[in-house]
Amino acid sequence: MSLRFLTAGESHGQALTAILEGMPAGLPLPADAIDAELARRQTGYGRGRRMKIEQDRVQILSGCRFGYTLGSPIALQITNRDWKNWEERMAPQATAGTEGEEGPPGPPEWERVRSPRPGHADLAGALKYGHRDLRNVLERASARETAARGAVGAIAKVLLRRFGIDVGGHVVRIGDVEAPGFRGDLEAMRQAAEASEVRCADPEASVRMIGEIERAKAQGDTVGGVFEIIAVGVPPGLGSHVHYDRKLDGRIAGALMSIQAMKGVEFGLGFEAARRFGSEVHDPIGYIPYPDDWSPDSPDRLAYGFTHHRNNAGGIEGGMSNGEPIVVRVAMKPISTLYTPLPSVSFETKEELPASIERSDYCAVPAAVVVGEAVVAFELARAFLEKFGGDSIAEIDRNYRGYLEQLRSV
Ligand code: EPS
Repeated sequence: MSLRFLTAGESHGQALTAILEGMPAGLPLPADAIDAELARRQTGYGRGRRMKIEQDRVQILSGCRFGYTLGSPIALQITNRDWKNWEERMAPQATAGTEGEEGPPGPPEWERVRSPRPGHADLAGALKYGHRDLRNVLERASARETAARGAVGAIAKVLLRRFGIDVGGHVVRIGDVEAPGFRGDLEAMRQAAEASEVRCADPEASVRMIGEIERAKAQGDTVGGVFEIIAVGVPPGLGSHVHYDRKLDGRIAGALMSIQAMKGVEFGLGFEAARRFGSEVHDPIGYIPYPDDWSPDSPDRLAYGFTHHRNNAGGIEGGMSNGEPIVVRVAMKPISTLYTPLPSVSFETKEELPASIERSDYCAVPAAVVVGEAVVAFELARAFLEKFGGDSIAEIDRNYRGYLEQLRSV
């Protein structure tokens, strides 16, 4: 059974929900582990007033008993505290003044969002679904939905950690300010990044990044950036070369591109590889002999066998993990709600109108790191379960240990 999930929920609706299916039985799943990730996602310099209203907490509605997964679908709910301010405008059922209109339902004239924001889903979504009120699009297009994906990803992280796989991330660019990429020590990087208001592991660059966000804010503008996600402890052989939709890099890239506002993904050397000769790009292969006392239970069980002298590939070759850390960078565009709006056109009258202004963030790259970690963790967990899958953790454990023994015997 493949791991899969659905989310539902509007940004100012009652709650966000997710159903995660395919998790094995017997995984200890404390709600705290999910809440910790939800709290991380709410942080970061550049967020707007909404994050002062919300204090995201998960309710695990099904799929767990006494803190352990049952193997049944896990239903999650995150309440929107802001809902109490939107109950009337976001009522799921008809209320006075919204009944009896022709065409797709919408709120009274005076409450419609009319002027599509350049860069947002507003215009294309309204044209596609036949909405007259752009709110009918923006509520679901909102990155609020990433709270649900963060919760699902947090569960994936718990599973991966059980098998020694750790996923982390940090910001490497805000606007024009750059910081160094991953240097080999994920825990050190994580500690430095989590101590930074912009989730950047370089303190000096962090200060300049905050300056960049301030500059955007002062101009009623927004700013984007680049973040990097790293996964260590990944065994070789997740994903497959045999078919397009089993390639691990394709799946991870697709998942990352599906996060609101993401515009590009690169693995390892990425676009730079296109500029260099093959000898400077591909990673020479070596071999580290296994010690006699090697065991599939030892913490350094993956430290032996075939290795690469560098990691320009970003840990994936031929659509499969190759045993090196997976390193992937993602470009996020500036958020499309501008307090100094760009020109737009009324969806109703077609006259020129500044783009509408919805309360929003100035920069959400630090928060996007957490979402990036979540979707990468989900894709890795999915690939891991496809390879070692069983219905219980004990069964997967046996399968995984058997594979590690197989790698040693090559
Ligand atoms: C968002 C707009 C803002 C952000 C929101 C994403 O919300 P609001 O319009 O309520 O101020 O805060 O992000 C979240 C609510 C969140 O949880 O990340 C948008 O338009 O995408």
